[in-house]
Amino acid sequence: MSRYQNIVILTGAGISAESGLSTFRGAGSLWDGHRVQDVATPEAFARDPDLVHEFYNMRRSNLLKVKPNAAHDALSRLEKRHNGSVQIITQNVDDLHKRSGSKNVLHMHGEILKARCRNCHKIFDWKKDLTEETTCPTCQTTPSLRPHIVWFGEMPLKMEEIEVALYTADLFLSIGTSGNVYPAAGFVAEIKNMGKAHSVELNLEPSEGQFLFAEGIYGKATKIVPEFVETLLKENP
Ligand code: BJW
Repeated sequence: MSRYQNIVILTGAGISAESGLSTFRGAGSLWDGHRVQDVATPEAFARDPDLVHEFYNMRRSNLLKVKPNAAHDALSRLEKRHNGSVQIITQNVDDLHKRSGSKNVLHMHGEILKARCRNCHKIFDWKKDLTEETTCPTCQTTPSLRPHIVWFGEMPLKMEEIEVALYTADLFLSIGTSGNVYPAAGFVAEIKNMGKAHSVELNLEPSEGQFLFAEGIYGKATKIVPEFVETLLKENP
């Protein structure tokens, strides 16, 4: 019997940093130069849709130029080789887990390569720029499409599936997230309160909630995640 059966992994911007995607907080980050309330709230979009579209158009086109890194690849290897379940819950809106081969991925903050119609609510795969002149392919309304992203004050996606995954976890990993944004930042406390799972933080530096984790491993994701996965696979044949 494997030591761990159900592995749940929360990922954040830090796992994609070495692929060339900026993180959200700190110097040189995505919001360095933008006030968050100018771009990442529904109110900001209502006030200045062109500015918000421009911000996401830039990030969508950047994403199409980058590739998954060794940390994404290690998690996809873990899913293939682990004799049990591996569920990734990602706060990231990029598609790098999927491109690296992971199949069980829940995007709780949405996906930047999708657009959603504010009128008919249909969701589309979307790789081009969005503007207020873009017409919904289904209901033909203009303006109607917005990035399929969860902004502050909006309900994160897939919460029921996430709660089930957290409940059944016996190993919880948190990779590359600063632990600033809820509800994701509260998952480790839920895990601790349930008392059924071992928890490990893998990050460049200790996060806000580091004291809630049973173990912490600090360094660059492309180094510490593959090392951790190899050890896990050896100990859980
Ligand atoms: C590396 C590395 C390398 C770097 N290797 N590591 C409770 C208390 C207080 C407030 C709230 C609360 N509950 C809700 C709120 C309000 C709000 C919130 O959390 N506000 C905070 C500011 C306090 N939350 C919400 O509004 C959420 N909705 C909500 O709660 O609905 C109600 C609800 C009720 C009940 C149940 C469920 C829900 C919605 C949040 C939406 C967040 N959206 C964003 C923007 C998306 C759009 C976009 O992409 O532009 O999502 S915010 C932004 O932060 C983005 C990220 O997914 C998210 C998390 O950031 P992340 O991933 O942690 O990135 P960073 O940059 O912060 O950290 C990177 C880390 O990596 C750092 O630690 C580095 O050290 C590390 N690193 N290089 C390894 N090479």
